[in-house]
Amino acid sequence: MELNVHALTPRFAAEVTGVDVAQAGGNLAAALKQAWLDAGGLLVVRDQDIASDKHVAFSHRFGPLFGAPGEDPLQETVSIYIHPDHPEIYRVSNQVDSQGKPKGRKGAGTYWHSDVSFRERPAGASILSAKQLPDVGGDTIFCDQTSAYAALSEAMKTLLAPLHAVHDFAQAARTQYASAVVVDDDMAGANKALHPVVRRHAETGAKSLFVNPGFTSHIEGFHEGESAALLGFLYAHCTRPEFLYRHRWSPRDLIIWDNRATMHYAVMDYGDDQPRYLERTTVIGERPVA
Ligand SMILES: O=C(O)CCC(=O)C(=O)O
Repeated sequence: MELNVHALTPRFAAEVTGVDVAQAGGNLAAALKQAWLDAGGLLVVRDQDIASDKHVAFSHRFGPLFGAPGEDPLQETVSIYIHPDHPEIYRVSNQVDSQGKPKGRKGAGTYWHSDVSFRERPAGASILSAKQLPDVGGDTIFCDQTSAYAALSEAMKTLLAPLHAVHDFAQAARTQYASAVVVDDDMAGANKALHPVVRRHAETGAKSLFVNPGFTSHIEGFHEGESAALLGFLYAHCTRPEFLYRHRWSPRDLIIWDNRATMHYAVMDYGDDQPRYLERTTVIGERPVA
């Protein structure tokens, strides 16, 4: 099936217009998935006024979903932000309801991260639907971990090849979340996994850096200072402007990003007088391999 695809960066982001994801049968879903893989990590699908149940149905085309009946839930710390009628949907919002309950996670992802990287099977695709946006601000920045890896010297690639890093939700829980009870649970290692520092994409075969400041606590086998220095270099390298795409949201944008090959950062530069509400589904990816 022919899609109307335009590149947004030379390497890893593209946009599609003229489709209705809510009506996606097998052919359209397969074409969108291929366009997403061809884009290299990020596909913006414009003008999708999509109901939550259709969003979930479409997302299932990309694999099993965190929160779906019989599948792994997201980490307990974020359970209060899950959609009451759709356990597969994680809500991002800076608003509270009339009882003072959050309508979603405020300040979600305001640090570089790859979704759920602290699980044995971290996220593959995340699919985020914009419902309400500030007049200006609230952009999301994405980073291309495949191009960043490719740009490293052969000597650095050789150094990184055998390395593994610990990803630990307690890293973010300590600084980003307020719930002491669940942080205790996270501290006990409920959300902790060891992954290769460089992973090979299960579908494209491309190699990408797979460490992120949000959840990666350290590189295994290194002294603390050595690990911090190496991770610090990698983070400075992969967030160089040539590896970034900054998405300025338009109403009804739906973004599909690949957590196996990108990191992202939500910019919280708007006030609470500017409601921002988005719904996200998260595909359970495969166990990362080098
Ligand atoms: O609000 C956003 O733009 C992104 C939030 C985020 O980081 C996430 O859903 O993982």
